[in-house]
Amino acid sequence: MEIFKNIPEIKYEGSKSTNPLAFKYYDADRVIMGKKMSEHLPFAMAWWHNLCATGTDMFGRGVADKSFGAIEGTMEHAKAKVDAGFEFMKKLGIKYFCFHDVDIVPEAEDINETNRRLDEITDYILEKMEGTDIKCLWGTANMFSNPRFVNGAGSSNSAEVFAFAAAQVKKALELTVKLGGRGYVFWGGREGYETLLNTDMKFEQDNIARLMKMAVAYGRKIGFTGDFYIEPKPKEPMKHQYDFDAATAIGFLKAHGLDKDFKMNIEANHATLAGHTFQHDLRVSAINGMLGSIDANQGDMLLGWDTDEFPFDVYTATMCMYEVLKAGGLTGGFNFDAKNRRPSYTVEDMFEAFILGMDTFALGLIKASEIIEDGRIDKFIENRYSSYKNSELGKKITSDDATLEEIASYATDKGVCALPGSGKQEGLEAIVNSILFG
Ligand code: XLS
Ligand code: CA
Ligand code: CA
Repeated sequence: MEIFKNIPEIKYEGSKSTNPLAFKYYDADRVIMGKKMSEHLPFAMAWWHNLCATGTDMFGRGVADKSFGAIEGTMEHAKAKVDAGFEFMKKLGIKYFCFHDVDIVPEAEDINETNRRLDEITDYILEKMEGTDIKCLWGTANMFSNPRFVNGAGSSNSAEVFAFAAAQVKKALELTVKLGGRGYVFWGGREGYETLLNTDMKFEQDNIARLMKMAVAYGRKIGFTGDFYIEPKPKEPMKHQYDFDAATAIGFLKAHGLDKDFKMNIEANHATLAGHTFQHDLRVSAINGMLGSIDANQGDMLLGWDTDEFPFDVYTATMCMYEVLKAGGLTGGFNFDAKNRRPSYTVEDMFEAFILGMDTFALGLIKASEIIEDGRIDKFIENRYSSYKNSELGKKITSDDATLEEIASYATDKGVCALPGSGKQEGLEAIVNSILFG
């Protein structure tokens, strides 16, 4: 049974098209830098926002109808969401989905009943996957909504809560393997603190690492060959969250010997909440060999919270794709962890939001490849550090066998230091503009 009756299959019509239900830039088969757009951009649908979120906020009830013809809170509804999700992905040409355990079934009081429902629904998802090329990008456990996680999951003060978190991770890993997922995400929902007056920070962080180590050992045992991801976020819901940003999360992974099994899942809105640009957190991950996957959304710089908007900002998407191309692509994908604004509550809005997001990233890919092929920016950066390559002094410093006395004597012999050369920011920004709009 067709659910989105008035929505056709979405096709590429080119930038001059005025059809709201067509791609203007995302042309799946177009080849950019030797690869098809669809290979550069493995897009994913986030089950929670697209199939579950109805637009509730702190001041009002839901406005979007996500019942898909079934009664909410039932297994029939869970199945209707699967039907809706697969029709939605097929119509847009999206090949991946991401899920939390409790997005795909209504959670029961007893975890054993929830697990039974999870087995049933994933059998149904597997059935739907057959004969399509739709796959799971990553799975995760929701360890933040249930009241038991009020003080965190791995970081909870309660050993019993830790055990329930472990049980959820175990099950979510099994489901991810069952659905052929490329990755498994830990977003530290409530892994943080409200006040240090009641918190043993070291103990909590050690326990989070314990949970992750157990997950790695179990995942490898049951045949999970993909990457584990940490998705950094600095705050919200907790005042302070332990995985503040990429640099903090990478430091944590290295300190606990987890860096071989984990990479980063970088969300744009979380990077900006941390006071960084999206590009910054992508670069930090990439230079550490840990750029795994991306939650493709954007925040509102005028608001201090996690708005999870569909990506619209082409500058940001371009700089994201510049990082991704330079890093040689992602082992993960681009998950639209984004929701329609509350007043955009129709079915057409759901599709138009994805078209916007996919077109924004397609434009970002096209423009990033043009920046790289143009070469002026990369050449400028190379020249900027050339004193380390072209001078005896520079070579000595980077040979790593110089002493402080030797290097200092260069300065004292010379007496006065020359200026280090212009940073040319405005000139470089003008190059970017001419590539974007020229
Ligand atoms: C919430 C996070 C969450 C993760 C998965 O802010 O973005 O949705 O992506 O748990
Ligand atoms: Ca978010
Ligand atoms: Ca996210």
